[in-house]
Amino acid sequence: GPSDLAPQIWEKVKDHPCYSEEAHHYFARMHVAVAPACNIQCNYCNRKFDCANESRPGVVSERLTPEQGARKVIAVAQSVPQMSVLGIAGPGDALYDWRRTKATFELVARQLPDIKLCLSTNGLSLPEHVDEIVAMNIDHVTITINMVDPEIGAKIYPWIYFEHKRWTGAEAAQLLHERQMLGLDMLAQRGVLVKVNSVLIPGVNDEHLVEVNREVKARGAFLHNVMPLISEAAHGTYYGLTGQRGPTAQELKKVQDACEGGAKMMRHCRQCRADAVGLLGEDRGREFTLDRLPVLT
Ligand code: CLF
Ligand code: SF4
Repeated sequence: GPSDLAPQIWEKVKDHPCYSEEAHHYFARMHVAVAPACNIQCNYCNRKFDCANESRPGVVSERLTPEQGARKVIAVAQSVPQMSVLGIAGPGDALYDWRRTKATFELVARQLPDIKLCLSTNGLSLPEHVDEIVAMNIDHVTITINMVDPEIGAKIYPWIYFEHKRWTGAEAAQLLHERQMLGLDMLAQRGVLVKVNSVLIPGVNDEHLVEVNREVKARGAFLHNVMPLISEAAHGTYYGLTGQRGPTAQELKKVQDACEGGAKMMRHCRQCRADAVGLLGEDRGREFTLDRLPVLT
């Protein structure tokens, strides 16, 4: 509740369904899948599907242009009264694909000035976007941080694309790590609420996530969301994690419990699609297909 939060923070979380456990019963979020490009490769990613850093893998979202995305948001806002947040969570990286993310946010903010803007990123191109994030009143940013140790990172990320060059191995993971920490520091300093998502990969980073939790808490993360790797054959093959299983419910809870006492844990994540619409766990996306949307004025 509000009692344990500073008033200016409560103001930012009270109607955000992911940042406040209570709010998720009453407030809805929607995503528009306008950002297909990504600058890193996660071993657990299948590029045919949505970004698994934020979303339930194995689903293909309807890709929209910024103009189509904005039309959809406005139509949804008119018929879903609980709609308080617009999130851009892929299907690739919202910041690497910044031109499309920004255009969508600007079109929406012009017509719906009260909607909260939220985005999700792997963090690699976060530092250079902090000024614009603040200027656009984006108060909520999720960074997926799966490691703070580049040796573990090398098992999760086969490569990253940074400064016009492809990097591999521990060198790539070290660079990604530095950019994630810098971006987190910069956002925390500017009062943007940062949620950290970590994908729990049994045998790779399960024992390491307590250290991740400690580090991101020290740097001012507001919330930590440990999500299970979902690996089902029906969802296709991952890039580089052949035979990797996801955690059991008990294994997930064990890591979440071990992190308790550090950065506050999020326990109600539903691993939404990159085009999810409605209350968490609810998906009304198909009610708002493109042919039914109004034209922007
Ligand atoms: Fe979307 Fe993510 Fe913003 Fe929420 S989802 S961009 S912070 S508005 Fe929420 Fe969905 Fe979990 Fe994400 S339940 S997958 S944490
Ligand atoms: Fe895939 Fe990782 Fe890029 Fe998300 S950040 S789209 S999971 S490679």
